[in-house]
Amino acid sequence: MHRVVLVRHGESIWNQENRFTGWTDVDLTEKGVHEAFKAGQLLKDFPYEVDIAFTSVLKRAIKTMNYILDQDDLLWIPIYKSWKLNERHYGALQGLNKQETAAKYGEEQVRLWRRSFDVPPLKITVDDDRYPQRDKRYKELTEPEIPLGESLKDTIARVVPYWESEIVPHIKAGKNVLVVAHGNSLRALMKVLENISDEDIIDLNIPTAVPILYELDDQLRPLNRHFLGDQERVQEKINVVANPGKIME
Ligand code: DG2
Repeated sequence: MHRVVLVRHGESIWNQENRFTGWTDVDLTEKGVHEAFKAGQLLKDFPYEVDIAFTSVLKRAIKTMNYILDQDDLLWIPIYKSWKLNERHYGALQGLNKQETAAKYGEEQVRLWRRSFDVPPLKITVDDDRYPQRDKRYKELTEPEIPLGESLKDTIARVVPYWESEIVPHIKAGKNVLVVAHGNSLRALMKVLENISDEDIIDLNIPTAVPILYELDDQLRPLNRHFLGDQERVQEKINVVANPGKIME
């Protein structure tokens, strides 16, 4: 049996402020740091040690991964970072408050932007400050790879090939893998892993810093998936992600 643990980063400053974040490199809040420590402790009780870890090039995920590994005295294990595990690029929505955006464009439009399979957000243009190639960590991206605003479908198109070529070989070699990423890059992965339909994916919300343990068969089909920790607390966190407007009330 193979094991993979997926973790969304702890609460970020823009999660707290209820703003679309995407590729904006915001830090964790104090609560987010605390959540990451707790995730590390949950993994400490996990009977199998993580052997190798993967994360994005965004500090909220990198720091969460480091806090988790530090709790488990595993900072020494191989760690790989890639932009392909970044959050979806939220295009011209990046920086906007989610509740104000719903007031301007309507709840349904915002729901489609956030959770639908193939509706992309409003796009940025190349002269926008948010254009990825202004940032040196994205200089290596080829023209077709540079996102201006990604749907979940677009996100799957970069996350899944990375999963298949860089992560799956380690799983097949018997390693226990940790992936620390983002709400939508993890939804992309989970959609494909669990074969979730384009319609049903709208209901999948990923809580911050809750380890999601998959046990997989030899074909890497999930035998089960389990959110670690107190299940009531996990559900509360899922509700916060599903209804971000509520944070502001
Ligand atoms: C959030 C997800 O990404 O937002 O980009 O705003 O996981 O990096 O905090 P994350 C963002 P929603 O799709 O849940 O609105």
